[in-house]
Amino acid sequence: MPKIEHPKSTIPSQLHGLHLFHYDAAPCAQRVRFALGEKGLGRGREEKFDSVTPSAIEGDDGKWVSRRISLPKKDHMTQTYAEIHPDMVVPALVHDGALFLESLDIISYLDDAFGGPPLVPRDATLREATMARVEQAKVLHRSIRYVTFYWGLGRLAMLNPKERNQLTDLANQGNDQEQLVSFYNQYSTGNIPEATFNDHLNKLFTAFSELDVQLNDGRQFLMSDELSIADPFWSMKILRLLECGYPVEQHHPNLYAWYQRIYQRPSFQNEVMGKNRLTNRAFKMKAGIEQFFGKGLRNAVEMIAA
Ligand SMILES: N[C@@H](CCC(=O)N[C@@H](CS)C(=O)NCC(=O)O)C(=O)O
Repeated sequence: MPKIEHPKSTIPSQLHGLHLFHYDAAPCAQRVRFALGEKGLGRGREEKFDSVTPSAIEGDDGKWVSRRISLPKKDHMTQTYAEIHPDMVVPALVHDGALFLESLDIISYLDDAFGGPPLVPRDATLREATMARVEQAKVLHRSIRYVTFYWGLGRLAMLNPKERNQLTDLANQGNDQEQLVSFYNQYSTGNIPEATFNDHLNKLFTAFSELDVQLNDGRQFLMSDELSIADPFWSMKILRLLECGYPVEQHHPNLYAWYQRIYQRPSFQNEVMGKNRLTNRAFKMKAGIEQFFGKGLRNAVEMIAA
């Protein structure tokens, strides 16, 4: 399993049980929390992300300890977190001192380490098709970032020059695999052309339309009648885009019906929505106001669909 050997930070090796470094409203962390919920592991104690006091390092029986990384407060762009996750993104999971990065690797690890119905199908053909869908979702993650920033977060997500310098310095210590430096430099200076954002939205629209056709055969979940790892990867995209005002039901009705099935699961309600409800409402309110003025993501999707 892709455990991170010898992380720079001394924090992970001190932690017992399960500790998740995450942010409530981040889709990449939400899919891991969904998987934890499906494995019967609920949210436990909250600890400061860098706390290593004797009580903070303890596990929480049958639950995961929440170590919240506030993205708006830029906790992820600190030296302390960059030593845990050199790409400065969430999530990161620690299990009994072993550090795991990348939501796909984390969910695969949880699937092997804990019981319950498998999320990665055992059947080879189905597994291959499932992992291809997950890879597609991973690539499109970049498009979700562009769409969220442009139509959801707007100026709030821009970094000032001091923050950009700090980010560059920290990124130079790692690989910047998520290309945060170039993204934030361009985004914060208004240097990304509108066509680029529309292009990312187009890619998502095309992928959703394809999935909508696939779901026409009446299957319960994305790959078959069984829940799989593909479901959290794609449903968190729908959650985020609904928050930004994307008219999913109108343009992808099968996908919307599938999303409702996922949304109603206890793991979604408790682990994904849980403390995300306030942010969810704020996003939706902003989208509603924009829609009233004929602007925003809904309008952009209608133009693509026309
Ligand atoms: N490939 C990574 C992507 C992680 C990622 O991009 N996380 C986002 C949240 S969904 C993040 O932390 N972004 C920080 C930022 O945008 O500043 C994974 O799936 O774990």
